[in-house]
Amino acid sequence: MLELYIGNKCFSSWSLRPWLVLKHHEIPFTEIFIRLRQPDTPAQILEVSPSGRLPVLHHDGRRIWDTLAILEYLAELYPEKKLWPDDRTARAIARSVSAEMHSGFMEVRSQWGMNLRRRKAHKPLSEAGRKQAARIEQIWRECRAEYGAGGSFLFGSFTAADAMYAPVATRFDTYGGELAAATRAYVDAILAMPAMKVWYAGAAAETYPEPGPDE
Ligand SMILES: N[C@@H](CCC(=O)N[C@@H](CS)C(=O)NCC(=O)O)C(=O)O
Repeated sequence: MLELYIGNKCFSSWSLRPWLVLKHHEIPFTEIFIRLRQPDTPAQILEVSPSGRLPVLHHDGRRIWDTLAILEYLAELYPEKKLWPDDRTARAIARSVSAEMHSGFMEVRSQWGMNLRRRKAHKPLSEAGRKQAARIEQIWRECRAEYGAGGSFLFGSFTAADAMYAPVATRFDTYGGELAAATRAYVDAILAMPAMKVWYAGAAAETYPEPGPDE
């Protein structure tokens, strides 16, 4: 049985990624919640995750931590779910843009923190943040144009690359104001996923004060 340890749905953007893959593909798993930003949070996470970070996946006596590693593990466990595109070139690009997300876009991530209860309103980014947001939009536009014909996601059908960008889509929705048509279309495709609606409902049901509504 798969056990996925996650943080608060309202703002734990890393937790969302593997959770979305499991939920979207209806892969049975148990979800175990650890509340972030509490005095005992680091100790609680360290009991289950060697890195002291969430998410972490437990399976068959193994602990798999760090989002991309979890997605790769799921791709190996469930090849029929096609978490990466079949075509080698598309797959290489999907991995490249996923890695770029995993290791980058710090300004966008810090200035537009995922907060699913924040009122939607345009929040201008710094110049560095604007460049990063433009690069994200370029990735979405180019993947959709080159590989997206078979569906509404970056490589047509939903892949790990979409999971990597799903929290970013919520950030564009929350903070981006009026979006370019192509950006809006991709953000809407992510937000329309039934699994995303389940995640949002979970976030809305969280009664904790963190994060603040304007944080
Ligand atoms: N590189 C890690 C980053 C994970 C991460 O930063 N997780 C945050 C929650 S979203 C965390 O565990 N924070 C620990 C804490 O708040 O004590 C990944 O890809 O999974």
